[in-house]
Amino acid sequence: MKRVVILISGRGSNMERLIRAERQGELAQAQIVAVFANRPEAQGLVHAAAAGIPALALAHGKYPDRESFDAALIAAIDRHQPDLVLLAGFMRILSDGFTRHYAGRLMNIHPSLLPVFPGLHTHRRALEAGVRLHGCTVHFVTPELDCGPIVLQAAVPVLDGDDEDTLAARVLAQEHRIYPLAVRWFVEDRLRIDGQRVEVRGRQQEDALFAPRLA
Ligand code: NHR
Ligand code: GAR
Repeated sequence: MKRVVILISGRGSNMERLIRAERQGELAQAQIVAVFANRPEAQGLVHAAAAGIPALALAHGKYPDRESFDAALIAAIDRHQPDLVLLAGFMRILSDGFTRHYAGRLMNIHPSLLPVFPGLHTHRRALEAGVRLHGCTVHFVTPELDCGPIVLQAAVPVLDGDDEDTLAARVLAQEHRIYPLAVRWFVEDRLRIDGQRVEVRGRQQEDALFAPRLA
């Protein structure tokens, strides 16, 4: 069994999808053992608790600085002895110390085709830039924001008449497909980080561009 901890900040739809995937056996030998939020009002906490998963908020505002919040978060997470920590709509930048502590076992889903549009407001920036393809990326987290080794990406078209909401919804549907798949690969020990690249062992050499259904 691989023990998985999920960090959220809000709605938690990616977390919800991961919980369902775990229950349906889609995450191989994974067990989601805890969910943490940096905001007490994060709606995802309610869902996690209802699913019987320990769910707790550490309000970042109660800590004097980033380092003390991150230290408290590490302590809370490590009580659950995770093999893998997942950022799922987690909106706090993490200190170098935090990312180093979980090096190679910390992943994020980001709503753009990295390395374009790191950071926030990705859908607005994609519309402003006029790109015809947008999407999402699962990557390992390193100190430099949204720059870690890429595991999996899915692309969606930008359509005439799109606004931030319609585009975000199209991307989110792909997030919900690729995050569980990337987690399963990790849990199956099929990922090997080689510099900026991630090798996926035993994977059919299909192009990941258009949201593959890789069994
Ligand atoms: N931390 C590190 N060190 N490296 C990464 O790659 C990280 C990270 C923390 C979060 C997720 C990321 C995303 O997917 C993530 C990747 C928050 C911000 C941000 O600017 C940027 C990127 C991401 C998450 N947060 C503001 C801050 O000052 C707060 C914004 C808010 O609370 O609304 O922390 O996009
Ligand atoms: C998702 O689109 C996720 O990729 C994005 O926020 C949304 C969270 O939705 N993450 C970031 O923007 C990180 N900065 P969810 O809470 O319903 O999973």
